[in-house]
Amino acid sequence: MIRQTWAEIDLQAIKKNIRAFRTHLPAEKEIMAVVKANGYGHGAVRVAQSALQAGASWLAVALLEEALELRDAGVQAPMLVLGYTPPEYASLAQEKRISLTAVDVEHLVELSTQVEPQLPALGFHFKVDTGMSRFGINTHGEIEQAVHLYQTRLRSSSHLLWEGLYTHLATADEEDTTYTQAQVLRFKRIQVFLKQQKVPIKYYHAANSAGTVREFDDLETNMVRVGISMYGLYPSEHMKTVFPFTLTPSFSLHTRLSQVKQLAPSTGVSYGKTYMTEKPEWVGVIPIGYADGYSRNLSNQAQVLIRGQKHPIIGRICMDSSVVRLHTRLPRSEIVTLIGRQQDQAITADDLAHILGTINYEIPCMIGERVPRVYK
Ligand code: PMH
Repeated sequence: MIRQTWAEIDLQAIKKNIRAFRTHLPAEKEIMAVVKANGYGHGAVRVAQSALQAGASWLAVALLEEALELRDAGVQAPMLVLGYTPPEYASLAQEKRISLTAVDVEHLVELSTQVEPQLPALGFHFKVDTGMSRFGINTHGEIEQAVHLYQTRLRSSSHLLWEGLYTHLATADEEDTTYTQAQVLRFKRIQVFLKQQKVPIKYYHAANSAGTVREFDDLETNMVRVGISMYGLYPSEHMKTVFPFTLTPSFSLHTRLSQVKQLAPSTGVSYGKTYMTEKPEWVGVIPIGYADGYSRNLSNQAQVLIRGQKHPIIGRICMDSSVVRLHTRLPRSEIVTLIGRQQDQAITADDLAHILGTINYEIPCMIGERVPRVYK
């Protein structure tokens, strides 16, 4: 590795988090590990392998391309594409044994016309929108249409397999559970209707990380979709107080001092001289910038760890480099931690998310492809 900036991914932490979910959940509930967006920026293939080893049995991605990447890397587990897949790719999904989401009845009909009879059946999970207002059908009439389609065409066809029914919860991480309970109730009514209509569906799933560890009346599902907390992050501040087990973060970000020098008093630092030295000050240049996803909005606000102590980023973050104020002269190549722990100090994804006015989910996703992922 020539580059002196890297993200370290702790695969043991990912396994530990999955095992904690496994222990917490009843044995009949399967875990679908959500590895979309390159495993929330951690690296989809290695995360998927670790999650499967630790007890997950399914994988979820957003795009068919992401599923293909996993298959190409030799990952054999069942996989679901959560997003919309254009129907013309149905046979590619069949060939690779990748299950697709049917986002509405029209989509399901189109998928049914595109499947290849010679190939194994295309598994699909029908999505119902119970209040997230994203993918899925949101009227009972559409559910009836889907059942009608199943009874008249799909049941007798061996080309499409109705494998799952699912929904997504919009506020499972909030203290007030009223909206979630209403979503759960809507989902439950559809489940009951499908069972009455004798549609044999293997998987019912609704919970994300937050939903998985909370008790909702009537939520009778046999799979959970765990994303953020597999990576060791809490879905919200509130969830930190209700999580039944401790999570271990798996993402850390490091670089090394590229240059160290002393600046004279009243010297400007970086573009726009938004930081001016007051006295002679030691500074270090670090080779990470906004092109790496280290947002320019962290300028003059973020801190980094060197030798177990916090040091401020001063001046504007540039495309490829940034400047840190040092307490003293330090050698070139000294390790600098931008996210993670050193001794008893930590800078968390939550800290950076707080500065940026966003959520921790966005932080590892933001760190670009130019930053190599190193697995521990
Ligand atoms: N299921 C679906 C359909 C999702 O979109 C997500 C996360 C998850 C499960 C996992 O949720 P968790 O990470 O909270 O456990 N999706 C997104 C999203 O679209 N934006 O942020 C997270």
